[in-house]
Amino acid sequence: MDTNEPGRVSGKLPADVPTDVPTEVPAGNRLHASGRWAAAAGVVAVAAGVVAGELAAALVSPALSPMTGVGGAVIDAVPPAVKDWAVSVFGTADKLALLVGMGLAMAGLAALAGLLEWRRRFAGFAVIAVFGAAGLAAVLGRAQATGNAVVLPLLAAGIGILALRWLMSRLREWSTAGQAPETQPGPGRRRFLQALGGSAVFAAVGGALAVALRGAAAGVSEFRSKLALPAAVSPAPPVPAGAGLGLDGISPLVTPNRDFYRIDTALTVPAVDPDSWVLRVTGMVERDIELDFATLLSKPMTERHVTIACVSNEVGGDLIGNALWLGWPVRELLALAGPQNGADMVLSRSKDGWTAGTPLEALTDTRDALIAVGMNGEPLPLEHGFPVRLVVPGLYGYVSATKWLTELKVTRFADDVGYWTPRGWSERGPIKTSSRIDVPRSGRPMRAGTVAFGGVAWAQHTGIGTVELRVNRGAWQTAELAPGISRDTWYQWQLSLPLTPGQYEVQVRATDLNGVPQIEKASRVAPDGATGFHTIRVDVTP
Ligand SMILES: Nc1nc2c(c(=O)[nH]1)N[C@H]1C(S)=C(S)[C@@H](COP(=O)(O)O)O[C@H]1N2
Ligand SMILES: [Mo]
Repeated sequence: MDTNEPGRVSGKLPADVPTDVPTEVPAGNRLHASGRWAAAAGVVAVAAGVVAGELAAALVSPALSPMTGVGGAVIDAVPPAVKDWAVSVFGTADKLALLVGMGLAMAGLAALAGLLEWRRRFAGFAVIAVFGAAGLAAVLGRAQATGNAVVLPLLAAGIGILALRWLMSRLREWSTAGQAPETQPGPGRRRFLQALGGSAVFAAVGGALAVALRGAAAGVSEFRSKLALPAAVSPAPPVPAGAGLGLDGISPLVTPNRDFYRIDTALTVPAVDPDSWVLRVTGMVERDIELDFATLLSKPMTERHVTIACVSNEVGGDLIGNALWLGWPVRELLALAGPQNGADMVLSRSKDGWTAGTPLEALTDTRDALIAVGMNGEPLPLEHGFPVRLVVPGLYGYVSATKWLTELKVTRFADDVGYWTPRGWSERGPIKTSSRIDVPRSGRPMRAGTVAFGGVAWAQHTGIGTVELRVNRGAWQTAELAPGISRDTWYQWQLSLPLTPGQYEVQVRATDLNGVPQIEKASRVAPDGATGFHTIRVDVTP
């Protein structure tokens, strides 16, 4: 280090200054002091990492953060006797006690990480990496684990290591400048304390923000996990035998909640408390209605498999999924309200103000448009609209599938618009008939012989009649079509083709039960959904 630069006057002392220099503290003391600062750096660095992980969780993983994952794992691992003891000692503050205990244990380990890193480079990083691995293991072991949740402990550990690296380099600059910590107020000292203080402020402010953002979500998550849904008065028709072809790599007939695509404009997932939730029916109706959650749950429920899709789904894309939805038919609620003549649209509104404009007809005809509370046998996941959302067979999500639903305004297309319409998307959004090749994956080399092709096709509310494949733009060949669960769901299909070595382009085409084939001309997703044939390349090797 150049100790002659301006402002470094007090840094001129080499590290091994003679002990008779009066401003120098004894070596033992010096180590002691810098060790304390290193431990503080460890605590602040780990806190910054944890806070980064919790903040990211508030944005992308409301149901599971690294800390709630670790806390849950600790609760599961603790023997029942200890749990009873904790409840008897701390009462309803048992969770708080657990958090405080976890915080103290982590602070101790973090201080150790700082000390170790000070003594030996990378030793402290290793401790933080072990933290991250433990967090990852805890999160992976939770039922709510998702791809997003799994990344968070790694993010937290990464930020923790970077912060510690930064603080350690400042501490080393201070120390090698020869100013023993706690002696002279040189620039090295100031730079270190600024870094430490800045990181601590980030951790404190970010931590408060994370608690505020996550606190509400945690309460709602808790409510959700205890909620028992009513049984359906009108259960879903049984899944026909053979609807699932069992082909390796094909989309599952029913998409598990954790794999279900998520699309919305919500930066943080709205935390809607079912106890204070009400659904208002307003606008062009004979009677305004207010429905609370308990009343909704007491209504005769219908359960249906429905495949919903996003208008932004590219041909061959994965913004589509099939789930078993439980809810009260919208038409029954609207019948109670009594839509007035001239109304042709329902503007549904979510807790966060997002809106969708749905043709009144689609909510009152015989299709089972649902005020949904359940998804695949569970309460709606927070990301998918807990406690209540709309599900309308046959319409893209942006004009129908309002999550965190709070209002149904009966109105007219002439008077109101949904969120996406003024932003370049069509007023109406019926789902376009389409099909997808799931296996083999495009570009994956295959061995010559019989190649099994398979995938899904959908024409919601009409149903799929045939699925065909063609190779290198040759003749269309009819695939085996499994029965759909219903016309509102996707259907699986498969076809085995003998292929000799070479390169092939394979395309799929679906035709609906009215005999209308999917549109061949490729078009982009805006303004009302992509068209064209899903096309894959297959390399067959000898
Ligand atoms: N409140 C709210 N609901 C919403 C949206 C939104 O941005 N906000 N997006 C819609 C869109 S565009 C789609 S495709 C579906 C997606 O539902 P999912 O995330 O449960 O798959 O939700 C719809 N409901
Ligand atoms: Mo969408």
